Amino acid sequence: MSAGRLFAAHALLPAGWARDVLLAWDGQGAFTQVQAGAARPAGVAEAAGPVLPGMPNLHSHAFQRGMAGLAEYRGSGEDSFWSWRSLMYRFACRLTPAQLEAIAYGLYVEMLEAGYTAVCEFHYVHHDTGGRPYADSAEMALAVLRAARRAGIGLTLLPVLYQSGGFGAQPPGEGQRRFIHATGAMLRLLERLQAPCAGQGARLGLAPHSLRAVPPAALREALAGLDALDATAPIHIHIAEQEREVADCIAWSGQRPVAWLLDHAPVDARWCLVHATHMDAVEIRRAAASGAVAGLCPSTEANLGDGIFDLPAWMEAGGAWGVGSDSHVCVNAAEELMLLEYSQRLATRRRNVAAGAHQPEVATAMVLAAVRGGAQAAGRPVAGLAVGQRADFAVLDAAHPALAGLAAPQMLAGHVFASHRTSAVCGVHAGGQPVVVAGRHAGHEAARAGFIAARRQLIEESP
Ligand code: NGQ
Ligand code: ZN
Repeated sequence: MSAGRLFAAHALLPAGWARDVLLAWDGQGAFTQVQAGAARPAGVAEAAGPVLPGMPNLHSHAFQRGMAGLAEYRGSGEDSFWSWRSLMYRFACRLTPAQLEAIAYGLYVEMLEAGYTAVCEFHYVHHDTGGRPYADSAEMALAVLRAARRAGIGLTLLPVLYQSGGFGAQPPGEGQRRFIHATGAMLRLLERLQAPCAGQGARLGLAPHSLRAVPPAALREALAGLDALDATAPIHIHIAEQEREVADCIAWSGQRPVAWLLDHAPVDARWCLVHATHMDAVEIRRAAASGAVAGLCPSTEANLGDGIFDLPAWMEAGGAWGVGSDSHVCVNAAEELMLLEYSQRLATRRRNVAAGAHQPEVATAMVLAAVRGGAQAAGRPVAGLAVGQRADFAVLDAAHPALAGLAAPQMLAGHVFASHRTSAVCGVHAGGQPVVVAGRHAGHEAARAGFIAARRQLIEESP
């Protein structure tokens, strides 16, 4: 790792666009200088376009990239989230550690090329194909760690606690056999992963999968155990994604899922509430006030038919949010922001919904909010172009047809709304290292070949 410097005529700092910004970082990959209005020192390169903060991807199930596009057919008259989930389980049940590593490596390279510089991996395929723990219980998690290290993407590893098949401690199904841990075994897995994570600068947290999968007593014990290991570790949970889940939670507890969680768990800024699609007005106010981040996954939520998050109410309540690519039907940070804004336009019949009073440019407002929320959810210093944060950034190609000749804020709007799915990201640094140059990761070809081979094996084995 080496220190470096870059001069940017235009850079998006946490407070907004700045001109003539000198960026410098140290050998550990952290910014030591972010100075606007600077002169370009001799020998320092100038960025080829506007410099953006790297985007943290706050929700990923890496293996699902291997089945992206394979569930887009009608299996029955009533195709739904739940029938998709059955297909996904069949895929998850066949995955080997080597296939997981190949798919995750291919995915993380794609992420970097699309401007994501960090990922929160919500990792739940733990055991062998028969559902027995591997000789090393961390076998699958270590495959994820290796993929992230080889790609050069920042990682927050969130081993998933999964115990039941539905509310009220229903027994897990056959398709869930690779996910299941007793609480004590999960805490031992976290201990096992502490050193390997620390060794590569990854943050370790915990993800109780959902209120469907983790009964109340296990949730309490797991959180206490996590606190004993690291009292500031991030905690992510899927919540209130599907209407049926809300109805089942009410039938079980008399409460909606987010209300139940806020009453029974110490939800605060360490928490990421993934999806949180279905909240009533009181839940929105309370959840926003807790400091938790809403983990929005616009392309997956659209793909699975989840519903539309009420972003205006969440923003009005001061709620933090970020974006994740979740099942990876789309691996493009700009496109997630576009889809989020478009879902809001369709629901409210207004435009520029995610713009704020302080930031009328909608793409600028969205990037800054998503970087802030994503960094909080990641539990790593990845909150943008500021001293002490990781030197994670993307350079836009000022010559791209959607951008050329425009001023910097309009270039960002062109990138988010008008780049026609051709990425305008030309360079990416993660932790101060140049991981994408001229639009390509150095491992681009190998990552692609490994990904395709692993997917082919998985499909050919398909019963
Ligand atoms: C998951 N994915 O764990 O991969 C879930 C589906 C579930 C999303 N919810 C399984 N998008 O929620 O039970
Ligand atoms: Zn998920």
